Amino acid sequence: MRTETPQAIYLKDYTPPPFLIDTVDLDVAIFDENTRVRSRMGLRRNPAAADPQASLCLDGEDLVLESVALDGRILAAGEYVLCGGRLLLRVELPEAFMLETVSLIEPDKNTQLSGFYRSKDGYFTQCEAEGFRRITWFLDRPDVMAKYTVTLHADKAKFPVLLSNGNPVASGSEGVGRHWAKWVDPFRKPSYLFAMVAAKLDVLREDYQTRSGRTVHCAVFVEPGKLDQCAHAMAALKKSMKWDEVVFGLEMDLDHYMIVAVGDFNMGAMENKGLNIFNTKCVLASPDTATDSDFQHIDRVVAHEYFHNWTGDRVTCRDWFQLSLKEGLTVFRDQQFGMDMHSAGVTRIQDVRTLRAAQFPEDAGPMAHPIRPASYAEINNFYSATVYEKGAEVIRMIHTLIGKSAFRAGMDLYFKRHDGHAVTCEDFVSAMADASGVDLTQFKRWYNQAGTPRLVARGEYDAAARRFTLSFTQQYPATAYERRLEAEGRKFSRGAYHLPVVLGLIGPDGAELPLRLAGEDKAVGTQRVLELREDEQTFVFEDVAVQPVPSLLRGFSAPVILDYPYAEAELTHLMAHDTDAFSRWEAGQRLATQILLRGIEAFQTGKGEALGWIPASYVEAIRTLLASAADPESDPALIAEALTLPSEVVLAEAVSGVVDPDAIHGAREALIGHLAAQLKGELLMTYQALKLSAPYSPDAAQVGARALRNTCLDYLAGSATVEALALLKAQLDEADNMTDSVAALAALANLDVPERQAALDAFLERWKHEALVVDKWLNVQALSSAADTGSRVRSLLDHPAFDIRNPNKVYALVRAFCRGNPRHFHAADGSGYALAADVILLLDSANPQVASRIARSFDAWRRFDAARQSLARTQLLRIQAKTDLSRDVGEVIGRALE
Ligand code: 0A1
Ligand code: ZN
Repeated sequence: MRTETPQAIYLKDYTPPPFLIDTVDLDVAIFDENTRVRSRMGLRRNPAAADPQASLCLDGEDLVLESVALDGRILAAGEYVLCGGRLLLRVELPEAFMLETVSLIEPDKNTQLSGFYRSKDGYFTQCEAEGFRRITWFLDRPDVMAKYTVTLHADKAKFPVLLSNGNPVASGSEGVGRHWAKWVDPFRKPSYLFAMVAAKLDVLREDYQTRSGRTVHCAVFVEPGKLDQCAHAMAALKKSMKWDEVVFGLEMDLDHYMIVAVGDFNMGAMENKGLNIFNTKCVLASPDTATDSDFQHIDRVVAHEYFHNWTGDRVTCRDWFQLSLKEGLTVFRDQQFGMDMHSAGVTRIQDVRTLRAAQFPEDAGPMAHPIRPASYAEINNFYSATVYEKGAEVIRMIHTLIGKSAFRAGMDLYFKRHDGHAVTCEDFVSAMADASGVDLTQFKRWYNQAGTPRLVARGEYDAAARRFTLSFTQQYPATAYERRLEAEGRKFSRGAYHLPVVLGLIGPDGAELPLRLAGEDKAVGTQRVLELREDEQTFVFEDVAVQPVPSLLRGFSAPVILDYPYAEAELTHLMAHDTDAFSRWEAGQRLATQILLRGIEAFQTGKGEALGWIPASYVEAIRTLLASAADPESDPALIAEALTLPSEVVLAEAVSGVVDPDAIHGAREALIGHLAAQLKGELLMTYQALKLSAPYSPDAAQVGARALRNTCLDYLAGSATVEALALLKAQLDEADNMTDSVAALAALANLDVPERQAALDAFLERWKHEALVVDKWLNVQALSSAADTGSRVRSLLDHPAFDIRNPNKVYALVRAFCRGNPRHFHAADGSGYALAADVILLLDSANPQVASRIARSFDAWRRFDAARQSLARTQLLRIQAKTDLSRDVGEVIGRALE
C-alpha cells in the first residue's frame, strides 16, 4: 500500500540537457496490430551541459525497443540498457552523432490518451506534457528543440488523411492498398508540440491573407458527416489571426494551419505547431447542437490555441515549472480577445466567476501552489486553475501596472530577445520591466507565493476637512503549499504583494468624483490605479465635497479577496451607479453574499424558512434591475449576470468555519424562491418581451436576450407550479436552438415531476447520435437539485449513453456531479464520496489524468463536519490502498490526506 505522496521533482534541481537534438526524422508505419516507429536523430553534446562527460539517457514509456544504431552501427545488447522507462547508452559517444531507434507501440491499447492513440476512425497524438516518450525514445523535455521530418504510412481506405506539423512535401501509394505522406516542419520545436494524425476525416478549407500578404491555408478536419458544424471554428480562427496582427503585431508564420477534432481527448485542445488537435467539444457547433456558451467557448479556445503559436510555440518554456509562462500569458490574450469580440463587461464577469469557482478553492486547499510551483510529482496535475487562470490575472496586473502601450513594448522586447528559445517566467517579467522602466522585482512574489491574498480596506470620511482616507492592509497567511515546504525543511519567504487597485469614488447623486491625492496640485480624472507594495498603506483624497462610496478593484484589478465593510445601501448604490460594469455586478454579488451568509446561519438554526433574513430592499433592488431590461439602452446579458446568485461552490468559500452544504443550498433556493414569488409578474413580462423571432445567430444581441430570458425562466421554474411547467414544456417544444432547449431541460431536471422523465427520454431519443448533445443530457442530470440526483447519477454510470473511456462523458456526468453539485456530492450518507471513489478506482489504470481530475473533488473535504470528514477519509484511504495507484492520483490523494 502506498502511504505517502509520490516522489517529487524540484525546480531548484534544473540543469541544462546534456545533449541537444537538432534534427528528428520519424518514419511511422501504422498496422492493425501495432505501429512501428523508426526515429533517426541528429544529436550533439550541449556546450552548456553541467557535465561534459554525461552519458545519454533517453526517455521512453510503453515502447518495445527493436534496435538501436549509433552512426549506422547496430548496438549490441550490452551497449545499452533499459531501466525504469529509460534507454541508457553505454558506449563512448562522439561530439555529434546520429542515433537511430526502431520501436513498436500499440496505439489501439493506449487508453491514457497520451502519446499516439486510437479514437473511433483514426489515430491521434497528445504529447504535452510528456507524451512524446510514449511514441519514441527522446530527451522529452521542452528545452530540447529540434526540426522534425515525418513520414506516415497507413492503409489508404481506412486512413485517407495523413498529417503532421509543418508542410506536406511528398506523398504516394505503396504496397497493397497502403499510402504514405511526408511532412517537414521548418521550425525548431520541443517534442511536446509534435503531432500526427492518420484518420478518415472530412475537411473544411479556407485561405487567410496575412497583413504582409502571405496566404495561410487553413483547414478544419472533423469526423465524416460533421462538416456543417465547422464554420464557426473556421471563422474564429480567422478572427484570431486578424486580432493578433492588430493588437500584438504577430502574424501567422506557416503556410498551413490545421485544426483536427477528436472525440476522445483529455483536455480542451492542444497547440501543436501548425496542427492543433482539439476536443470535438471545442470545435463542433451548429445552432441545433450547441449553446450560445458553446459558441463563445469555441471562439476562445480556437483563439487560445492560435495565440500559443507565438506565446508557447515560438517562445516556449525552459521546463514545466514555467508552464504559466505560456499558459497565463495565453489565457490573458484569449481573455482580451473575448472582451474585444463579445461584451467586454460580461466576458470579464464570467472570467472572474471561473477564477472564484475553481482557482480560489484550489488556493485554499491541499493542492495550493504558486503559479510557478517549486515542485511536483506529476506535471499533468499542474495544468491547473492556478497556472492558467491566476496566471492570467498576474499578467493582467502587469498590464494594469505598466499600461497598455508599455505592455505591448514589453511583448515586442520579449519576442526580440527570446524568439526560438525555451525561457523562464523571469525572462518574461524582465522584458516587461525593461520595456516599461517599472521595477517589477517585488512583483515576482506572485510567481512564488501561493494563496489568495486578503485585502482589508477601510475608508474614513472627514466632512470638515473634505478628505477621504483609504487604508489598505494585505494579509497572506501560509497555505498548504508553504506548510509542506516547511515540513520538508525548505527555505521560503513571504512578503507583501505589488498589486494595482483600480478605483473611483461615487458621490451620493451617483456621479463620479474627481480624484486628487494629497500632495498633488490638481485632480486627475475620476479613476486611478493605486499601487500597493506594503503590508499597510494609506491614501488620502482631498477636496472630497461629499461622503463617497468607494468603487474598489474595478475590473477585478487584482486576484484578491477584498474585505471592505460596505453597508447594504452602499452596495445598492454601486449596483445602480458604478460606471464599471464589473463593479456593478460585483456590488450585487457582494450584497447577495452578505444576505445569503445570514440565510445560511438561519438555516443552520432552523429559522431559515421564515425568510426574515431577506431584506425587502433587496427584492426592490432586483425589481429595479429587472425593470431596467425594458430600457433599450440596457444590456440584457449584464442583467442576466446580475440576476445570477453566487453559486453554492462560491458561497462555500465565503463561509467561515464548517461548511454546511444543506444550509447553503437551502438558503440559496429560498432566496431564489422568494424573488420568484415576489417578482413573478416582472419575470414573466421580461421572459415574454425577450422572445426572439429572427433566425438563430450567436451574436451578442441575441445571446444577451436568450441569457436574460432563460435566467427569468429558471427563477419561474423553481416554483414547479402548473404554470411554470407549462412554460418549460412550451419552450422545450418550440425551441429552434440548443440554448433554449437545454435551458428548459435543465430547469425541468431539477423538478421531481412526471414530466421530467418524459422530457429527458424524448431529448435522448432525438439526440442519441450526437455525442456532444448526449453529454448535455448527462450534464443536466448531474447538476440537478432534485432529491434523487445521487442515485440517478449512480445508475447513469451503467446507461448505454455513458462511456467511462470517453473523457467528455466522465466530465459531463461525474465531474459535474462532484464539482458542480456540492449538496449531492457531499450527501450526509457518504454516497457521493463513494461514487467518486468508485469512478476514480475504475479509471486510475486506464486514464490516470482523468481519474486525477475527479480525485480533485475531495480537495475541500476537511472543511466539512466530522461525520462527512470521516466518510470522505474512508474513501480517500480506499483509493490510496489500490496497488499500482497512478502517480497522478497518488499525488492528489496523498496531499489531501497530508
Ligand atoms: N496546452 C494546452 C492544454 C493541454 C495540456 C495538456 C494536455 O494533455 C495532457 C492537453 C492539452 C492548452 O493550454 O490549450
Ligand atoms: Zn494553453
